Amino acid sequence: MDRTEFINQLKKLNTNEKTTVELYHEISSLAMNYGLSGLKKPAARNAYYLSIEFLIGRSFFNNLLELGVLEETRQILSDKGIDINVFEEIEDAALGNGGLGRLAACFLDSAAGLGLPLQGYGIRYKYGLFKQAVRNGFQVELPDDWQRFGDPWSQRKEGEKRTVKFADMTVTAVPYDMPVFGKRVNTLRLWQAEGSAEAEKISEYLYPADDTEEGKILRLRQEYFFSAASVGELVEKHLKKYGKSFGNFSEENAIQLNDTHPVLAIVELIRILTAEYRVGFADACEIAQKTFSYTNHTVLPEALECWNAELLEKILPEIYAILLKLHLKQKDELTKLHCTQEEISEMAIYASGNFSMANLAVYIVHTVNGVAKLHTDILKNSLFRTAYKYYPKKFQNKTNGITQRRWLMLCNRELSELIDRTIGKNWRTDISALSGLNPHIESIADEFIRIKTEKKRQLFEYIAQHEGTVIPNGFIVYSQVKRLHEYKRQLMTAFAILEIYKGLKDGTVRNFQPSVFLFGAKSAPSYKRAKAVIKFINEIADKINSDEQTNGLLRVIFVQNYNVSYAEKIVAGTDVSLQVSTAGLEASGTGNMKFMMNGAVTCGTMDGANIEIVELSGRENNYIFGAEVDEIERLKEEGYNPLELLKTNELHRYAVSALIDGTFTDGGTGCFKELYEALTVGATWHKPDHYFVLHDLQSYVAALLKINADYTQRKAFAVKQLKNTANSAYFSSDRTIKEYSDCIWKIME
Ligand code: 26Q
Repeated sequence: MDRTEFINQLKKLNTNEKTTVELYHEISSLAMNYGLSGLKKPAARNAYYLSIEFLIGRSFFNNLLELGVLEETRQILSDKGIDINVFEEIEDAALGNGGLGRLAACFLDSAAGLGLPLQGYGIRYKYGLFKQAVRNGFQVELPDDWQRFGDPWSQRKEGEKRTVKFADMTVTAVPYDMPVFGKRVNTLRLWQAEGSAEAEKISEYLYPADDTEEGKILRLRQEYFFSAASVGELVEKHLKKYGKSFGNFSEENAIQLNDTHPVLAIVELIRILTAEYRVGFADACEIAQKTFSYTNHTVLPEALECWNAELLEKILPEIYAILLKLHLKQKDELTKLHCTQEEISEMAIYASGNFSMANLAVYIVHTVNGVAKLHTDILKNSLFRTAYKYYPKKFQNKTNGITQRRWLMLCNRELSELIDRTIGKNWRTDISALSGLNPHIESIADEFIRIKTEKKRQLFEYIAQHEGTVIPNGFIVYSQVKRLHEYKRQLMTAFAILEIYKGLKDGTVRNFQPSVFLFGAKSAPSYKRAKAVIKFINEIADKINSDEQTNGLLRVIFVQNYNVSYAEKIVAGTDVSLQVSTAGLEASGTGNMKFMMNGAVTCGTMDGANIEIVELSGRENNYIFGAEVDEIERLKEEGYNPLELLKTNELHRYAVSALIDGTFTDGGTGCFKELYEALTVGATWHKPDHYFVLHDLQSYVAALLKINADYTQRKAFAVKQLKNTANSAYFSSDRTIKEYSDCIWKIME
């Protein structure tokens, strides 16, 4: 089917008396026929992106856009009296929980867009990340049955099933293929576990709770399940093409490990080659080395995966045996390199009963990369410093990016059209052309303001529908949307809001422009403190929004069930992007890039990609505050006492005391007191305020107020916002993918 035929069939489509879901299926199926009919050419060398998460979001609009038929579809449907936005009721595919999963989705989009052969491999969870409701201020988790309306974008490939063996069970891995449309059609292959009720559990939930032994086993099974199915398939394909000669395996296949979750793929490749095809162990390791590369996404110690040896031996005995051999091989090699005992234990694959997936990855792969300049420096100088000393050439930086197709063209048509009018449409196919906006910023600032106002109006309308809260027009929008985690410091924003609120009440904050603070965040179900922060924010929101003395100036909204589709509205309708992690802890951030591209200024710390954002758009066009990495290091060494700050700063005392002085209620759970103690006395596993919330609070409030004051010069502020858009091309995942492709995978169009 060609484009004309797609359009003709769409025009002929009888829409009378059909439900939205029926129409959704018919149009999606037409688009699938059209999309799959072209451009699927085999590549000599493919790259494969193995990821336990793919946070795709809604496919309908994006696929129509990628196929170049979105606008015509909109028009044809409108002629039939149907508003294309009705399809917004179709669920997102939330097979991921945050940045790492969304990055995987952006990468697939960019590779297809550039015509590069990158295929994704992951898990087809029956339930994606839970749906979040807020009841009485608390997060409530509901199952996310994302296939409720069917899944017209996937094709089950019955003939390409595989078997994955565990010591105690054999599981069938059934592939479901989702096409990724662009200059070429790539495939995201998601494996579904079948064969028995036990087997099905493997692909039932994203992130099963792993605070029990049973949960840990399930998680291990998930990781091995999709790693083994994917690697097994690649080996089989190779075998069909070349017989049992695997010397050229890495010439055909480049496998990128998205964090450590798929690291067992390395061991599985070595297992298959040695056990099934009699390749020698050393040769198999060399093939693995040439094939795999690894991206690290976090330096938080608690997120670095380790697998208990006994558990591995019980569930995956052959894998365990190979891991032990790898451990001995590593020890041997490191000894030959004259590493000290201390150095050996720092890099060890195996230590005190556990296998470290990160150390295994770093030891085997040919390339390790971080996801922003600062993050890569931290990998080199801190987390993997010893490995860097011995294998410096392994380390590379690949600063993250986002796809401008979803995150600008799709979510902000109005701004995209302003860009078209100003510099032509070239930027739509070559994002680097976006910098052509720079000389025109002054002249388009007024129009930009009108567009931002309209995007805010649309956002407020959506919020009114979904949260039942009305935000008056004209408010400045400050947004902090991301997973809820202590290091991201949503709590610091909550305190800052309380301080501003107090200032408004007692008259110390004057000439304040009406502002709304938007939060969107899901907390891991078992993460008590994160859940307490959600409740705290909601308590603050209730109090502030109902205070008639100030609610014409200040509002707080916590949106429920923040997801990709919500993000699309929020990034377009935001003035100020809040990116306030403790310096050194946010590997990159990608939300920061989405906001920048849509013309928001960043209010943030010198962390992750914020550093590169302000480097490119100008520090004067953003609001940077707080301790930098070296200061945090110094504070850790010399000692940091948040109680001192509480003693001397009355505003901080006011904000922090609100946790315990009866201003707010935690519903009798004690969770606010626990937060209070984490800040003031610490816990068995950490010192007081170990994310330096109180340390950065004062400069944070000052930055927020400075922004507020600057906003009164609306046009000058719009210029700052546009400087961000105009210089955001670097943060396109097209650029990132090109770098992976040129420097790591060596694949070609
Ligand atoms: C670890 C151990 C056991 C169970 C689960 C995990 C686990 C799960 C998810 C560890 C990490 C994650 C997710 C990490 C993540 O999303 N990281 C984000 O990656 C983005 C893309 O590179 C960065 O922009 C963010 O800075 C980073 O936080």
